[in-house]
Amino acid sequence: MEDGSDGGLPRAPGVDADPDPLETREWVESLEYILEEKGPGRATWLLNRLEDRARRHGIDIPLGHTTPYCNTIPTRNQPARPGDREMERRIKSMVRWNALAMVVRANLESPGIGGHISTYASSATLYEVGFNHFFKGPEAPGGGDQVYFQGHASPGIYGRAFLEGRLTDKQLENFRRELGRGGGLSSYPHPWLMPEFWQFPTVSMGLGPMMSIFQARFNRYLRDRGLKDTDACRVWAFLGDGECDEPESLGCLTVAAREGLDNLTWVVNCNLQRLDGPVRGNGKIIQELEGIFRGAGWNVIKVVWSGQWDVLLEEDRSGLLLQRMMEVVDGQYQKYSVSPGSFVRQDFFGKYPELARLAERLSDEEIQRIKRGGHDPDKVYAAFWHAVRHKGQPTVILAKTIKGFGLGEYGEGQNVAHNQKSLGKDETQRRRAILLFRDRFGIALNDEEAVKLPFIRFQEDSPEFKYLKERRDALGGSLPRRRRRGPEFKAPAAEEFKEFLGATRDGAPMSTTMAFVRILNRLMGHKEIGKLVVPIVPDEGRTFGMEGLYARYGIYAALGQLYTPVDAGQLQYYKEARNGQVLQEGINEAGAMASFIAAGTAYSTHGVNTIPFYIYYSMFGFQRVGDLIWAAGDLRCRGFLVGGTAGRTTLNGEGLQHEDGHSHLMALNVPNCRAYDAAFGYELAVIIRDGMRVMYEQQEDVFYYLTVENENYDHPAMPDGAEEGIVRGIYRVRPGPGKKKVRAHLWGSGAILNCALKAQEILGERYGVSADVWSVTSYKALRQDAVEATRWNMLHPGEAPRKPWLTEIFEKEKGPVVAASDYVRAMPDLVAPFVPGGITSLGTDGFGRSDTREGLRRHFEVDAESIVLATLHSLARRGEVEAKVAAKAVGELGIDPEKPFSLLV
Ligand SMILES: Cc1ncc(C[n+]2csc(CCOP(=O)(O)OP(=O)(O)O)c2C)c(N)n1
Ligand SMILES: [Mg+2]
Repeated sequence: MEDGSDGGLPRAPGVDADPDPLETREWVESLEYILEEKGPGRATWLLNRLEDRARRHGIDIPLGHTTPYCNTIPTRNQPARPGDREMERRIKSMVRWNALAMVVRANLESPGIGGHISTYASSATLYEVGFNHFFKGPEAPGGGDQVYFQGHASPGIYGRAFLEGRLTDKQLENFRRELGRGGGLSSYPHPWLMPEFWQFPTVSMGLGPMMSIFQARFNRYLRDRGLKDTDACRVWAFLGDGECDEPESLGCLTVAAREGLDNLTWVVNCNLQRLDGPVRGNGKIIQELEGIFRGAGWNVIKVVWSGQWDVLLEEDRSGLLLQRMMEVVDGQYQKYSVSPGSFVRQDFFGKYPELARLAERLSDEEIQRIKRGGHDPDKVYAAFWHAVRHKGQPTVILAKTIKGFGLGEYGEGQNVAHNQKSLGKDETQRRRAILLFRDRFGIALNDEEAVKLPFIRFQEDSPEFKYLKERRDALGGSLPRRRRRGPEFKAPAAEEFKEFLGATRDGAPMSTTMAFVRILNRLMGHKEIGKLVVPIVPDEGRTFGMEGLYARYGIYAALGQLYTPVDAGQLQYYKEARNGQVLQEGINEAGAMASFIAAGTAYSTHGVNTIPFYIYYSMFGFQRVGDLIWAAGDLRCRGFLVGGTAGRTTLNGEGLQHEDGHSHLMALNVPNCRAYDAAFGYELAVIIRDGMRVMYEQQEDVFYYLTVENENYDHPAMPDGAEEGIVRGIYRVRPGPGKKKVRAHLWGSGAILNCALKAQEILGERYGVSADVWSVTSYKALRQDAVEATRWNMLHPGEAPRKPWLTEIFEKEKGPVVAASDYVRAMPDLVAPFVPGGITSLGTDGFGRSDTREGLRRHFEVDAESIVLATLHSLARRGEVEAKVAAKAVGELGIDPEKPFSLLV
């Protein structure tokens, strides 16, 4: 009774023969009777009872998360597909044609420019069913759907937009040549490059799927917090089957299930191939994925076979067809896709005489033409139809397709299909391939026209164009489409932040983290802006002293709080609430980053100015989820990333893996990320207020990276007029003692600024040097300003040169500059060329380790004594103090000249 089949028939290896077929039949007939008379609900109930009972008897029934290798939706549950099939077929063929023409022409014009034909060729039906019947455009009630298109399918998405009249011939001609005249099209979905078209970048595989989960979750958050009714929005994500190997793709499946995201639909294009070859040659990717998704709590809809198989499956009373479908591995299915019908007849059907008989009614040609489910619009429509109606769980549609469908011998099902972009090796092959493709999809071009690969559209008065338009109009307009501007916004007035500009009270030192949390609290209490603030933490809220927010604003939980928290009754208890404001993401920096992205792009996606503040262990930001931060840049995301417990020596006890001394260097590489290393609370207040003005009031597509640290110290009041310098990257914190002849400048950032202040005292008291102390809030901003000016000067030699801001400041100052940072020396070095006389950099090069802050600062040579020594050394080199003063200082300052270099130990 293992499989409920009729028994007595040939078996696949490993499947035991049925010892009592009669008994088996009785059981199977009982089940069928129940199904017929009482329905599937009752059948499921009985089967569950049987399973319970069996388990109580200690029978170890293997846990199965897979179903037979066939369509999940039986034919009888297949809804009738509305619309005009022929019309939709013609439209789809035209999209296919334009997509192919775009890639092939781009590569003929400029060999090696790249592009992909085969991905879209395999997924055209999946997309077209979506476009004609499901995807809701931005004008739909509720604001429409969010669709994550598979990055490599971009030619098809452009092809359709072209048919809709949204892109020009010139743009298509310049596919992958964005600098071309008349504008071009970006290789993949990039909102940065096509800000009115693409919404979501997907081409770093795995990130799109993950971002889509947190987008769907954020849609719920917006609804539950009363910020926007998103119930009509569905999030769709299209993935490759190979892409599912990325840990990010499947790593957050349980989040979607746990949150009950039935507003999320994934479509995995299972063409069984990735770039180099089969995804699972020796197995079955669809079955493997089914098990994973089911296990994670998703609703799984498999679309394996087209309607052409239905008749065969119905006629197969023996169950052998299904068995054979299951036996054959993906590598062999790929082989079938490139083989003649005679081979399939022999290799697939020929395995069992019953199957061979079943196939007798089909000609070899018919066998070859039987399609896979993902190429059958009826089956795909049925899957989408059921998916959008499913309640309580996210749905994944696993659609079996053929990579390079329609490309014939030059791509279809071939291992080289992924990179096929020129159709054949020479002109003759290309001509043949193009004509075959034209014939296969019935494109109305004669041979001579066809080989020129023109981009073709339907006339505006043609029925096809009207249909195309009509369908999109009915569904809320064309997509993808991106909104550039968010709603109007007024940043808080300077007055409202005044309380953060004063000095800390006597005896109440604090860290920049505490200062940040105070500012955040203040913002959350703001009467207009408060509700828009989205604090995001991985499992580190307490580390940053944010537990107060939990009780006050609640942690967002779709189910509310179904238990009494252990700390109920305490002031700062762990409160979960359906309208909670804090996103507590658990130990999931990538997921938290995806939430940051969803919140930071809501101005565009939903027309809601949510302002995310994502605070995390700074080491687990750029280094751990750097590619998501890069994606945030591409997405024109707005908001504040806050790297907590930053600084290689300031986070002292945690050692090598935690102590971050380089995230700012990585932030340098994200073009639209503004990075600040703050020393004092007032700096943070100024930067955050200005950030809100820049991002939300002025609508600049930048985001901020702020590092905050956990060392407690006194914060002075903001020097008068320091705001501009704080924002632009440098300002004078404390001038040196007057009346001294020898002058110097000490730069510091973050907690290391205190070392500079102490060095200032030593230099003044013991060495007669008057050193000004400056806080460098942003090396990145200073460098950008300087590089911009330098470049302009190079391009405009005849005009009055522009001066980098840093140069302007320091050409007026006397004496050398010594910069000390809790980051690597390369940070200050970034701006050295723009300071007259250069600078001496001290920084934390090397792996971190655990010790006291003092110990570490000496080890990395960023403590006050090291700064003093570096200053005296610089002065000596310039002849401003005697060389012997600097030489003597080594011993006087207690520095071991033979100590090892931190970079090397
Ligand atoms: C993170 C990452 N690694 C590698 C690539 C390069 N790459 C692009 S497409 C591709 C194969 C895609 O296979 P699959 O996901 O099955 O998509 P298909 O084209 O078959 O639909 C690879 C390896 C990438 N884009 N992103
Ligand atoms: Mg694939």
